[in-house]
Amino acid sequence: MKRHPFILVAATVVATLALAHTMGCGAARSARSLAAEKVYVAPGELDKYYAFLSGGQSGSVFVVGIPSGRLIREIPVFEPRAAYGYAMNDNDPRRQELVATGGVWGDTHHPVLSETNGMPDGKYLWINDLANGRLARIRLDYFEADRILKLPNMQGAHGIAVVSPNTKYIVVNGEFEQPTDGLVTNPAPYTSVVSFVDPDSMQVKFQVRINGNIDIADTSKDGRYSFSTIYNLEQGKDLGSMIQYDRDAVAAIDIPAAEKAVAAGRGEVRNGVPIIDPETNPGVLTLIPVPKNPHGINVTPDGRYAIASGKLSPTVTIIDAHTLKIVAEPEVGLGPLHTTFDDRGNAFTSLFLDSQVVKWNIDKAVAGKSDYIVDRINVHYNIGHLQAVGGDHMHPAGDYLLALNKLSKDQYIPVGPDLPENQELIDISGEKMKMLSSFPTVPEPHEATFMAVSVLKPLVHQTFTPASDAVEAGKERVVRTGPHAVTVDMTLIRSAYTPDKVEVREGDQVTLKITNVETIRDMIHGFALPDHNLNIALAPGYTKTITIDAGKPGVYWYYCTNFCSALHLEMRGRMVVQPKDSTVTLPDWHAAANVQGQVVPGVPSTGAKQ
Ligand code: RUQ
Ligand code: CUA
Ligand code: CA
Repeated sequence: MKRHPFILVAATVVATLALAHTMGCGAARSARSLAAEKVYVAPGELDKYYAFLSGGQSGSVFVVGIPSGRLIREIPVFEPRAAYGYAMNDNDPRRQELVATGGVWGDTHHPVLSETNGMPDGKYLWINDLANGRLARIRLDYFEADRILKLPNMQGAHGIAVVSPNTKYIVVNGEFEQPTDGLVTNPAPYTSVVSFVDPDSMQVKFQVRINGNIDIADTSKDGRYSFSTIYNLEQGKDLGSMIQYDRDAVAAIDIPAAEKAVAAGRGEVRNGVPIIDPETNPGVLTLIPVPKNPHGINVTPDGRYAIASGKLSPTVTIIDAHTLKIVAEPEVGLGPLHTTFDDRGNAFTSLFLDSQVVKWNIDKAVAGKSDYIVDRINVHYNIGHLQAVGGDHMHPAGDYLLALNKLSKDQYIPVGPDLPENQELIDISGEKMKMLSSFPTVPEPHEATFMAVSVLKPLVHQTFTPASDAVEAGKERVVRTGPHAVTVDMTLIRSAYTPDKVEVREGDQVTLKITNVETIRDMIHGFALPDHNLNIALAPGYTKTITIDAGKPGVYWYYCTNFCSALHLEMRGRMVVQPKDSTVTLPDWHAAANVQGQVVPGVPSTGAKQ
């Protein structure tokens, strides 16, 4: 049979197309599997880094494993949390501070790590609460906030930075201007302050007055300058007037000069803090004009340059961090917000409007060469911050970069009108950037900072060291301390509460002081009391105290909320509330007379090892 030539041609075309299709598919698949391999961390294996992410309106800090993107932990900071952290504890000064200074919620933006020799030492992490002007310190040996500070004389704690290289201060920018005299009856011009907080005492040592909405902060690597962007040099009170000038400024505070002025008593003390006015203390403040409504400021790892991002200008401004002179102003794209760095002299700037990360070479840009742009990669979408591993410290790793995007648009199916926010992990180890993975987060992703897991691991404690008010095993008791007051000293250990019965009367105020006396890592017990709005969880060594109203007459079973052993469900006890007019006599209770909590022999715990 003779074939029609047309059929032959058609068959060849189809075959070629099929081959091309297969090849294309194969290439795509291998790029996919390469990316997957880069982010895959097998169960039981450790991530290389922990990223500390600000939890935005959650008021917390998120710890995410990199490269896997696994959520390792949330560290509650400006919010109560029952499962861990310091919620439900009347005696806790952190909780008291939160309640007294704006509430048990916050808006966290910028996590910064304590440094030794310009590198994270794993001691502390600080995070701001923009809304209520607070700064929290997290101890990384416990992964728990240990101090909350309300910053006086300022509103809107926004940019924060550690003074390198050895954490002399934490710099906190007060973004929202206030009347200079602190009064509203006869308001003086509005202004604000940059606070310098002592890392150990968490006290504000001094403040420097600055005009014009101070935004993001970073410091020179030698400890000399603190840099802040100012986006409202106009000192406008409405949007239109805030975008009048072509140039706003970067404020460089000479830290030793400010210290000298403070030591000479030249600060005006308000609320116990000396405020240095740069107008009467020349040399403390230098304003460097940069285009228009700048946002991020980032110092290069080698300390040579401070780079301000234009936001409303498509440029970044490269400032010599020693002479404070502008050395270059290269164009990078639309809506530059923040910059980070690799270990090979490249900068990466987030472009909010272009939805891109742009990689550019610093030396080439400074030298005025035209080929300073190295690469661009699309991100999804509207990126705010970005951070490369170690890009905020002296020795960047040059391997991964995290893009913290404000919008995800088409990346996920809707979960209601509000779509998830998106984070993307980018491989920056080669000349070209490669998108590896994306993982959503809660609103709103702000800044990230990284620590190597190998550095962090040995620094973290196994259990809490019992505080001075801890209840000791054998010293549990129920004591009537007044006509309407009862104190309960309680201990928890697998799989019992001691005491397992508390008798009180309607109208009593019951103060519960509870200690988890376990010495085994990860052996958490809870104490939830129905109908009393009470849910406490305690890690080994932890003590919490809370006073509650006894409530209506009845029997209330307190129970353990954390599955701790095979007898976890049996780990409970009763609070018996007698009616007001009941004639039952309630005996004081002492530990020796009752069941002692103990580890039940032969009953394995939830896999915890001694
Ligand atoms: S800000 S998206 Cu609070 Cu860090 Cu720049
Ligand atoms: Cu203790 Cu469950
Ligand atoms: Ca402006």
